[in-house]
Amino acid sequence: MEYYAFVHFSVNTYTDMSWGFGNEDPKIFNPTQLDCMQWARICKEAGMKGVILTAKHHSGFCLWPSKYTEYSVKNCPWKNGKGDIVRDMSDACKAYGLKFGIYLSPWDRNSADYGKPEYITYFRNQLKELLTNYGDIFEIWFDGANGGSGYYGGANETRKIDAKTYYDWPETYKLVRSLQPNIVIWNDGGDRADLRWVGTEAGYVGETNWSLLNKTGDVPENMLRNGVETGDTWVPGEVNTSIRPEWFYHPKEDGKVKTLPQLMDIYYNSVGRNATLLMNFPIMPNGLINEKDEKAALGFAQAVKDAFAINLAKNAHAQASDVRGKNAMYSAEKVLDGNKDTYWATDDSIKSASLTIDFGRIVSFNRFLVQEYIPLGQRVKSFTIEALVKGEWKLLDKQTTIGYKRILRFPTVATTKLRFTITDAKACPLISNIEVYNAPQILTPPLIIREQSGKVRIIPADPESEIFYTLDGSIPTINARRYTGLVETGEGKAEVKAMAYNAVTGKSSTVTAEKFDISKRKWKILGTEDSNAHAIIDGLESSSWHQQQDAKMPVDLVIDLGKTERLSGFRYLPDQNWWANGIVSNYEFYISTDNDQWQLADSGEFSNIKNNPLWQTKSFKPVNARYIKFRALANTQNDNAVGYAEIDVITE
Ligand code: FUL
Repeated sequence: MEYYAFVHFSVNTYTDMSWGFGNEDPKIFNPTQLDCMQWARICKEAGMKGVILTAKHHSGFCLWPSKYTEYSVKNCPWKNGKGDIVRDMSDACKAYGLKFGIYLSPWDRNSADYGKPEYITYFRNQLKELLTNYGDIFEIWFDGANGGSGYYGGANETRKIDAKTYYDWPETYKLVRSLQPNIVIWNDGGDRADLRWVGTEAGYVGETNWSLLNKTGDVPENMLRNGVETGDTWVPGEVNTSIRPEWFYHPKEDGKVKTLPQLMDIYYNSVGRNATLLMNFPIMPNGLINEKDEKAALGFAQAVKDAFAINLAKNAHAQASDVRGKNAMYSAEKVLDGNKDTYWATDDSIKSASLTIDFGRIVSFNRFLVQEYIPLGQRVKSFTIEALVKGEWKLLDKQTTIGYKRILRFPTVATTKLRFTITDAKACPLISNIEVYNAPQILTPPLIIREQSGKVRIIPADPESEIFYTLDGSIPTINARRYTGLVETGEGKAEVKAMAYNAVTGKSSTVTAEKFDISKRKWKILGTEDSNAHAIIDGLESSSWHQQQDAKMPVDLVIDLGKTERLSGFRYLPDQNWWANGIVSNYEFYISTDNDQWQLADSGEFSNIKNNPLWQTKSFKPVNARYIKFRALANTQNDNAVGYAEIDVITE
């Protein structure tokens, strides 16, 4: 299926938490605009083949009216307790031709029985409901997070279970398979199931990726990432990741939806590495997918379409080095016939062989796609690809496994012939398909930063694209200055506009426009010996500095601007990491001409900085100053931590 969706929605959507505790009042669950058709439409338009819904997450709250608990949609205001989101989703999937899957958390922080044998009966009863009443279920997800603190029917305690034995997975699997014979089971704890976790939620699997594991024994992280070459059980990897940093919806992540270049990397590092991609949409409290997530998913789908639009190998000819490859049944041409059931095979004893694709003309390409005939197993251990350039074979890439699908990216090459060589295999290799593409560069607008030196750095999303920029406020065209390295912009204010451009297609990105205030060339952070404090003025939003751990509110940061300036405001950017602490919520801002006599220029709060930790801008009556003091009075978590990604001033 290659690509399908995850949907995370539960009571903790309403408390802005990553996990519910199990004590959330069902009355908070009120998705007034809930529309599973919207979810399904987006998934379909995004090119996904199915949707897995969190029917029950760790909170224990059920999105369907389970007979076995009161902790469900039955007792929420939405549809007066008459709703059933599992039903709505199953119907929406049918309407859009999507497969439907279910996430049922084994850990249940609401159930009073959790940890006791009774809970297993409860869990299986719920499985029966879900796997009987909602049509075909293509996948069931048994999350590995298991046991710990919870509400547990009011006990409010910590309960530990042994994930290996507690759920008696072999019996549970039997039940699942008897109710849904075609289902695939995902399980990262307990017994080996049909799909494996890849050891990270960041959106990639190892370059070497065997679809095998051993039936028994522990699976350390490297095995999750790479599979096991000699494994005895078929357990392919599924790359699960979210379109935003977290799984559930948090308004503070509205500005953190994954960008197109990030999503494309995820595609090549999952689908392009013999894994499936399970991409999550968090549902908002109103019951809809946020439009930013929709836009990102649809842009991603379009970019994948554009990358794989024209298969340049389609009308080419293939020739194999080995004898069987010349035999009609297993001929080299089978890799180009567009039929996944035919394949090129070498003689049984041959484990290395090459296949040359003759394009019959010069073609330019930068992607190579290859597939093994996996009904007969995953065999290839290593391979190379080369292009004939000026009469010599030039190595384009050297890799290990292939599996169901492998896609390689490399700088564009122009050639008449491509050579694919299998250098080692577990048994005679069987290759069912080869495709070659010239993917357009991703023309994402570039990032513009001004370093402390005052010089401007412009960073394209795709290193192969050119950048054109202006310093006079005009819109850059290809007649503007071409970026070749740091741009000197002096000490004063600067306005930079830049766009990325692809000379081959003549396409350009949208324009990034940045206005910078005075340069920070002469700035010094006073009162600390820590050279890392430089992060506050390095122009990089991704770097940050935190005050000493023993600091107590109020906490001051003093900066010497190097000369007297006419200030009319300042800007503060908190640490941009997801788990960042020290986000200042209340402040005072002082100025001085001599670092001795201080005058209060402004004070107040950064409203909503907790949910939206972006740049905060404050203005005040213009005043002359050489020194500034940013005083933190409180942070969003009411402790003494204080951090900064950047501090900037506004001059008149
Ligand atoms: C994790 C869970 O704990 C997260 O909340 C989320 O459901 C993710 C898909 O799996 O283990």
